[in-house]
Amino acid sequence: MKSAVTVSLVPEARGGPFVFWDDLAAACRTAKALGFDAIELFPPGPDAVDPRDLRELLDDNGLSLAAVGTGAGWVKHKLSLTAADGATRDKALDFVKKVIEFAGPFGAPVIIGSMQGRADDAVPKPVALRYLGNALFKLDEHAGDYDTRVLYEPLNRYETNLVNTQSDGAAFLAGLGVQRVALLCDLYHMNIEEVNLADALRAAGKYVGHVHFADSNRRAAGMGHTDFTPVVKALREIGYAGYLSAEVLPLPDPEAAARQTIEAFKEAMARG
Ligand code: LER
Ligand code: MN
Repeated sequence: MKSAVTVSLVPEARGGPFVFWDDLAAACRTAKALGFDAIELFPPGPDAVDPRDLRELLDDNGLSLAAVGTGAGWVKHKLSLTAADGATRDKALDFVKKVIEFAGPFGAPVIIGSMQGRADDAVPKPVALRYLGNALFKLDEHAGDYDTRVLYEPLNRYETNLVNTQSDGAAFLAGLGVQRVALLCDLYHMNIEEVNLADALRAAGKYVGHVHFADSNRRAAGMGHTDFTPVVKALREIGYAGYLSAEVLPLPDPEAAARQTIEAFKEAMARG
């Protein structure tokens, strides 16, 4: 398994669970100095970062791009793949497609988290799930064209009412028959929704495509009460070789959260 740390370039997401903020070059330098394998990027949109600049920063620091988030589509533009209005859904799909085009050449998958939206009176749950399924089906094909993958993230009940657990997520993807969409298992959301983290990961099995490495309170691993040893054991059991990516609050400050994360990552790898 490999380590990654999040970098947000989205001012509207301030206060959110990202370690580094605003300065991509500085984030890459610190990530390298601390020994991370990769960064995970949350850009304001598909055109916000020049791919040549990003390539140079990654190469100069020996880093990979673990994944690219699309949450700015929601926090900045109020787009959602399950919006009541068809034109808004189309714009949301187009936004994610463009992020796929940006991320593909870096071999990075694209995250669908808050862009999944939620059901409400105007869009009852079965309709929202149909909209979301249709979108994931189209994004699966687009990801194929750009030789990358899509990561669908079940969120806790306070952020969506569509899919909250990994087993519901795996069943949802299985029903769609998609080839390039996997689950993003965020240990913070899982701490709220799952009976047992390790069992949930084992049950999700081959659908596990990415992991957000966060403690119970969404602080860096080791700053809450999650036991990461059984989590890593379960991931090994299912043959997971992807990233443990720190999507955590930058507390007490970004560098300390990053340093705590890499130490916890090494310890979990040694024990799990
Ligand atoms: C995104 O990765 C996530 O975990 C969500 O909680 C963001 O709203
Ligand atoms: Mn997450």
